[in-house]
Amino acid sequence: MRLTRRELLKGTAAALAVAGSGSAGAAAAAEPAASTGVPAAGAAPDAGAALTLWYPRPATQWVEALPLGNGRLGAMVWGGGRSERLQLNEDTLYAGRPYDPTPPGALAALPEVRRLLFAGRYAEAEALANAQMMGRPKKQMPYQPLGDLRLDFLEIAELNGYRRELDLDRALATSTFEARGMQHTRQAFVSAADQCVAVRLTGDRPGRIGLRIGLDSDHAEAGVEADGGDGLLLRGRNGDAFGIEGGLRFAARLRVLPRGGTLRRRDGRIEVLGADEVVLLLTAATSFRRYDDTGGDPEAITRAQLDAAVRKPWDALLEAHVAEHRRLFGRVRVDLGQSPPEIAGLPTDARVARFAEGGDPALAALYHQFGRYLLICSSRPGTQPANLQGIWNDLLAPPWESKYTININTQMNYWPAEANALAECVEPLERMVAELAEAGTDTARRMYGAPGWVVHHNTDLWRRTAPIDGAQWGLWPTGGAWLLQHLWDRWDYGRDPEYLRRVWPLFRGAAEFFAATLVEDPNTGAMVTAPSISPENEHPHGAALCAGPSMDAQILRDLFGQCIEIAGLLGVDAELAARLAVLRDRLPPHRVGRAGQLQEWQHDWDMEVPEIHHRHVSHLYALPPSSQINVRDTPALAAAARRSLEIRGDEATGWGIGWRLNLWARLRDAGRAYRVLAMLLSPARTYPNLFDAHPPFQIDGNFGGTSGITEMLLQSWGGSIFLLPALPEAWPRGKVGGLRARGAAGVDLEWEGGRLRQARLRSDRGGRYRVEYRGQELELALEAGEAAVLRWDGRGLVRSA
Ligand code: FUC
Repeated sequence: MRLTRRELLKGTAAALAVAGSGSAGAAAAAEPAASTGVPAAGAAPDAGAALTLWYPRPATQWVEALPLGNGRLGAMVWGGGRSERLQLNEDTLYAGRPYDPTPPGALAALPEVRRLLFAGRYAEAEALANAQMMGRPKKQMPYQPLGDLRLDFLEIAELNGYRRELDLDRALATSTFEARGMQHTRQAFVSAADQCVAVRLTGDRPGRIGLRIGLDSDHAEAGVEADGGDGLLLRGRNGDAFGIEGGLRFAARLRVLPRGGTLRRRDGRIEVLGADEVVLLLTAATSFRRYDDTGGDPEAITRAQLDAAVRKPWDALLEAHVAEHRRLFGRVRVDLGQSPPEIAGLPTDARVARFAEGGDPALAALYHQFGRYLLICSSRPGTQPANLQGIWNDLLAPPWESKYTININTQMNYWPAEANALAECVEPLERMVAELAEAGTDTARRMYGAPGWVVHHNTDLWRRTAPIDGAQWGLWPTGGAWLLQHLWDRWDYGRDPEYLRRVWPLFRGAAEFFAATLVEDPNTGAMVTAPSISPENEHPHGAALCAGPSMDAQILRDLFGQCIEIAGLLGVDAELAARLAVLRDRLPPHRVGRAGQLQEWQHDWDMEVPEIHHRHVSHLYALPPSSQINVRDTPALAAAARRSLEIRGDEATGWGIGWRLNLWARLRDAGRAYRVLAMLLSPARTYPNLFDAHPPFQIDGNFGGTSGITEMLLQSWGGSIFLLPALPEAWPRGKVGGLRARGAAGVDLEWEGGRLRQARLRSDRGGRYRVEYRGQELELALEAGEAAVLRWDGRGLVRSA
C-alpha cells in the first residue's frame, strides 16, 4: 500500500495503457467483485434472518415506517392492514428555482471584518459580517415530499398474526397477516433497474382483494386526475421558500394492474373489487435537469418509464430489482457473532431497547449493514447525493430544510462508502462537488475577489454556495475543501489514474482560492482563513467568528498535501504545487493547550467556551476523517486529542455520537468505542425503524455508525492497513468479507477468542502493503489480482503459503 512515487507512476502508465477507462462510473463498474472468499450474501442459511428488520404491528408514526429507495425515488412503507400508506419522495423535488443569493456588500466589507478580527473585536466583526456577508435570502431551499400512495382496504378489520419486515438483502418490504379467513401478503420495493415503485397485494383465496387506491400530495399546487382507465396522474408545482418562487413541475403516474375482479374510478380514486391479486406501479419525476436547468418534462419521463415497467411481469421486475440491489449490497458480509435466539428473534425495536444490556452482537452487524443499505438506496450513480435525510422526508418544511450541511453531515454520509465497497454510491457526491466548483467560482470572485471556487457550510439542489443562516454558523469557507477529501479517498481506494486526472481541476480550483485568500495573522504570523469559524462553536469572546480555526488548518494541510502529490503524479502545475508547499508550512500548527487538550483555535480558549460539551468536534477532524494526528506517528498529539474528547464528553446528537465512535476507534480504545456505539444504538438515538435520531431523524448518524463499526474492525491510513484495531470484548469471534482498504485492496478477516485467525488481502492493481496487527507489522508486495493470506502466530503476522 505504501507506493513509492516511481512505483505509482509505473502503475499509472501501465493502467493508462491497458485501460484508457472513462468515467468514475466506468471505473467503479470495473472494480473487481469483492475479494471475499466467503459465500455471497444470502447464501448462508441464517443470512435472511440476520439481514431483516421486523415488527409485530403496522407503523403508527413515520419513524416506524420502513424505507425503500433506488437512489432517486424513496418510499416509506407503513404496513397498515386496513389502510396502507407509502409516503413518497423524488430526490430533485426541492422548493424554489435557480436563484442568486450573493450578498452585494461582501467584498467591500471583507477587509474591515478581517481588521476587526485581528484586533480582537470579534463581536463587532461578526455583526458586520452578519450585516454584509450573508446570502440573500439567508436560507436555502428545502427538500420536499412528493406525496402519498394510499390504499384503503374495504373488508379488512381485525388483523391476526401480523408481521412486517424489511429484507435488506433483497431491499423488499413485506407485510403478512390473516384477516377474515384469508392470509394476506403485501410486498413493496423501489426498483433501480426499472425506475419505479412496485407493490403487490396477494391473498391465499381467489377473488377476495378489494381496495380503494389514491394519490395525495401536501403541495398547494398539486392535483390528481385520471390517467387512462386504470391509472392516476399526480401533477404539481414545487413550493416557494424564503422569497424564492417555485419553478419545478413534478409528476407521479400510477398504474393499477388487477388480476381478476373489477376496476372502476370513484371520487378521484380507483376502486378494485374481487381481485385475486393487484399490482401497482408508480413512476415519478420533476422538471429538474441540472442546478441551472429546469426544462425537463416530468410527464413524458413518467409515461415512458411506466410504459416500460408495465410490460414486465411482477417476477421479472422483482428479479431485476434484487439483482441490481445485491450487486452492491452483497459485496460485504459481516458476522460479529451469533445472538441467542431469544434475543435475535425479538422485534427490531425491542432489540434496540436492550442492546446496551449486551448479548446481541448480531444487532450491531444488522445496524452496520443497514447503513450500507441506506447508502445504496439514497445515492446511486446519476442521482442526487444523500441529503440530511437521505431521500426520505414527509414534511414541506423539514428540519434544516433536509438539504446539505457540509460542515460534517454530508461528509459523514459518505464516511462508510469506500471501506464498505460502495464506491459507485459516491458518484453523486463527486458530481455535486464538480457543480459546486462551477457555481462557487462566482461566489469566490464576487465575495472574495478570488480565483478558484468556494462553498460555505450548506448547499442545496441549486448548488448555492453563499454563506447562510448567520455568520456564527455559515461564514466558513472550508466546506468544499472538506468535500474534496471524498474524491481523494475515491482515488486512494481505487487508484485509477484516469480518475485522478479528471478530478484534478476541482482540487486545483479549491487550492487556488485558498492560496489567494489566506492572510497573515499579525498576532501569530500564520497564514489563516479569515473570517471563519470552528463549526459551529462559540469562543469566549462573544462570537464564533474568528481567524484560523484549527479545523481549517487541518483541512487545508490535507488539501495542499494532496494537491502537491497529485500535481507530482500527473506531472502538472509544478508552480502551484511549489506555492502550496510554502503555504502549507505556514498554516497554524497543531497546538496543545493548558488543559493538555488539542486547541480548537489558535488561542487557548477551549476551557472558557460557553458550551464545553458542544456536539461538533471540529478540531478533531485531524484524527478521523483525516489521519494527520494518529496514535502511531504523533502519539503526543493523539493524547491531546484524547484529552479534548474527554473534555467534550460522549453525549451528543446522533451524528455527534457517530463521530465520537469513529474517534475512539482511531484512538484504539475498543471498550470506549463499544460503549459509545451502545449510546448510538439505543432508543434515544435510534428510532424503531433504525433511522438515526439527531433527534429529529437525520441520516448521518446511521452512516457514522456504519463507518465506526468498520473502523473498529479495519482501518487504513498512514500507509498501513490495521487489522482489528479496536475489537471490543463483546465480539470475541466473527468474520467480515469484502471490506476495502487504501491502496486498492480487498480485505477479509476472521477472528476467534478475540484474536485474529486469518486475514486475506487482495490487490487490484498491485503494490506494496504494510499490514499491522497488535503492533506487529508485515510488509508484502502483491501483483495485480494477487491475494495473500495472513495469520497471527502468537508473536507476529505471517504469510501462509
Ligand atoms: C449542523 C449541526 C446540527 C444539525 C444541522 C443539520 O448545523 O450543528 O446539529 O446536524 O447541521
